[in-house]
Amino acid sequence: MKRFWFIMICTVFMYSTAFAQDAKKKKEVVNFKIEEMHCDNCIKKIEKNIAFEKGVTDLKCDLKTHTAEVTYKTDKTDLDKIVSAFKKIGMTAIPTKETVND
Ligand SMILES: [Cu+2]
Repeated sequence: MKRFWFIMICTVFMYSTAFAQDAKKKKEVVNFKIEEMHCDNCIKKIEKNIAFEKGVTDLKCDLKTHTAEVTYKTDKTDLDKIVSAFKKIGMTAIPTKETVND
């Protein structure tokens, strides 16, 4: 019986730790409207800078709609940091849609 409880406690502990790690690893996908995105060079500029920004895991640019979809780890960076990263390369990024990704 002692063994049973030991296993039970271990299982619960393992689950809660895994859950806590999951919460930490949460990713968020945010769409930005970027008026300064005019041509392929602009996209290259964004890709060169924003894709390597700390915490950014994915980046998709759309020239037609002047939008960039940025996926980032919420424990590594946040919306403000990404917006200021765009500002650094002379672009104003306006978040348009926020979706939680898991
Ligand atoms: Cu351009």
